[in-house]
Amino acid sequence: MKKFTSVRDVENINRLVKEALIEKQFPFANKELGKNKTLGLIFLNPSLRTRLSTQRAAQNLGMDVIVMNLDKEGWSIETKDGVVMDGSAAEHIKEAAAVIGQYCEIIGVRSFPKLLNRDEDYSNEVLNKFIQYAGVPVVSLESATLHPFQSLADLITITEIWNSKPKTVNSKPKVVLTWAPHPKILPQSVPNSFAEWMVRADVDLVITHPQGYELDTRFTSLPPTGGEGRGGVAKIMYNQDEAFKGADFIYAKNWSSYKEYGKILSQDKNWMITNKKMALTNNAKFMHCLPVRRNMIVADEVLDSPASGVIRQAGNRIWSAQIILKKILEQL
Ligand code: SN0
Repeated sequence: MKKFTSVRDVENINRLVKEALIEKQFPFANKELGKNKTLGLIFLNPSLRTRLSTQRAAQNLGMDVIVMNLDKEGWSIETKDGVVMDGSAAEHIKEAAAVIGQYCEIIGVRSFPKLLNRDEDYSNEVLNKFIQYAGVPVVSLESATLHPFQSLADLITITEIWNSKPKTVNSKPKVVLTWAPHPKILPQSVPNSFAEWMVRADVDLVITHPQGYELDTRFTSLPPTGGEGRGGVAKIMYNQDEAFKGADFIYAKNWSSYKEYGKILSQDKNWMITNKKMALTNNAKFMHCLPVRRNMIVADEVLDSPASGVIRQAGNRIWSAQIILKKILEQL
């Protein structure tokens, strides 16, 4: 593996999940693999889980880690080509990425969207320029459009929980991705990413949200040629209660509108996840990538109940990062 920015960089997701669960069982089995190798984690936005879990994963593999909050600690960066740099930006991304590549064998980059211009955000300029100029493998720590380490951890969590349940042969879990209200304008990265993994996984995916919150269909369905796995197309439902019926997993997340780009179209509190909503499901586990706004996205009663899987989900971020770093290290 030379980069990890999307499910499209993965050959076989079911095998990847199995391999990640082996890392979880034997965390230190490859302690020599990363010896004398350095992972550089570059953040242009805040982080708790991504930073610490990726650091921990690298340490389990014997790597050294250096971390920089580039937005706060570095020179301000120019990303556009051919500009006269007579403004506030002191350093061009071409040099910055190439220089970091001199110090690290693998680089992780976090760069959120600005949510002002859809084409600009969806071109993922910062991540792609790092890939272009770093000269070493790059992994996404959440880009403007996707959050692959999160989605892999989500699939690991769903697989673990589903496999521990008694079930009929060939049954698939019903996974519901639900929009929920939030006071701020948030990216579509987590739901886009979750959808593009789930349509390739052995699950039935339903996405429920108010009108106007439709995600980019490039992520919610497989390309017509298919062939990448089972699954296929997410079912979109505008009635949350209907969508929740029979669900095995409720994955809540807020996102801003993709169609009316970066706009908040609803703050309807009726979309918050409560015990009453969870009672419509098939005893579903509640999932969220965190950080989560209590009593906006989800009521305390759900988050503090045994139905919540969010801590396990966050714990699985280590194995998601560890299996990917391992695959990249093996090919250095
Ligand atoms: C980010 C997002 O993509 O929605 C990161 C999630 C892993 N979340 C936020 O920015 C939440 C900010 C807030 O104020 O609640």
